Amino acid sequence: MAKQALITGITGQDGYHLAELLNEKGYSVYGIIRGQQNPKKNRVEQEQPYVKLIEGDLTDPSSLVRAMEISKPDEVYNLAAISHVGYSFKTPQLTADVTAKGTLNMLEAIRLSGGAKTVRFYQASTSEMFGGLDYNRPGKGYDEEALFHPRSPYGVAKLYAHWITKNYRESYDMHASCGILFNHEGPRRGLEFVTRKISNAAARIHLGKQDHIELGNLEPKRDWGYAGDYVEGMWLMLQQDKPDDFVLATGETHSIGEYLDLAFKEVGINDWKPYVKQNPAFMRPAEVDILLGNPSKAENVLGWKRKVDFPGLVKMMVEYDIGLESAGSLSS
Ligand code: NAP
Ligand code: F7E
Repeated sequence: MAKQALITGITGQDGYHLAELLNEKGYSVYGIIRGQQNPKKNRVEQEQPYVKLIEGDLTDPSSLVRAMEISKPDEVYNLAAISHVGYSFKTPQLTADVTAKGTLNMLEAIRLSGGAKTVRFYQASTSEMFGGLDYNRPGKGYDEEALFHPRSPYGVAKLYAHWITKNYRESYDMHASCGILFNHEGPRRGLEFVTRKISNAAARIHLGKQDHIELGNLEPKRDWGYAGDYVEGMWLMLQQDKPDDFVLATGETHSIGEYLDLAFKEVGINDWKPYVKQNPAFMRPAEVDILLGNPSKAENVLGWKRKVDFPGLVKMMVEYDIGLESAGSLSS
């Protein structure tokens, strides 16, 4: 019989890629969609008609119990969150309600609907829990044993979600795993994140639709991979006999300047500096200066390996945005 999966955050970047993957694997895919008139509903219905949408919200526990009753899932992937670090500084309480307590609500919905021993659970943990400060292992990168020191309301909320997931694993014997994922991007990345903001601006500048881009701090470095590769790792975690935590990363770190270099060269511009203006509005009260992940455990235990490299990722995103902007339509 086909397995059933329930995805929270179905309208997000990872929700898109994961639904594709699970559908290809023959799963029956359910997704929780929030809001009484969510503008992304049409997009999911048109592009991914196999996804069965269920109305609900991570902050509304009874809607999650209802989603469990409707979908009767074998696997639950908790991808929903307030996920933008900058926005989390402006909405710290909302971020705690959704990103932290929303995870508890989802775990409780599984437990109260009798699924603690039967349902497998994936929690979308993040490299933002490390915070970049204890970057004291040059060349090695953060692994599953590294210290946590979150630097934003988002990172702090995710750390609660991470530990409550581990607590449910230990307390109720749940098959609950946390994927500690470093930044992963792609054409489906929201326009509010720096990689997609740049790929889209490079495309628009190339087409004469925009003459510059405003950015914040250009110094931070990130371990950037491709989202399509990372959802494969999420699925692999839930196929293991035992639940566990895994870092997914590329093992490389690059600055925003390097991303700008490649993206602008992709549209024939060798020097991006005249096109970039710095705007303090995009800077954060506390910054994560550098992130570098060590995916050895995932590679050895799960057999996971990223396929798309950094130049390939930038090229894919810029080409996608040139196509989108040439056609005159913009959707994130
Ligand atoms: P994303 O594109 O920002 O998607 C977030 C999703 O959460 C959207 O579908 C959003 O729905 C949904 N959501 C927000 N508030 C909700 C609520 N109250 N109830 C139900 N759904 C709600 O994020 P992503 O990049 O796909 O990331 C997926 C998950 O992985 C997130 O938890 C993120 O924090 C985590 N993560 C991401 C990365 C990365 O680099 N992408 C790295 C590590 C961890 P709407 O469309 O209705 O807003
Ligand atoms: O910022 C700097 C910014 O918003 C990257 C989320 O998926 O990955 C993501 O979080 C860097 C930061 O991603 C702009 O200050 C400069 O240093 O693309 P970002 P993020 O904060 O790394 C982690 C792993 C997650 O878990 C999160 O959910 O770029 N930056 N100028 C800028 N960032 C943005 N967004 N916009 C700018 O104009």
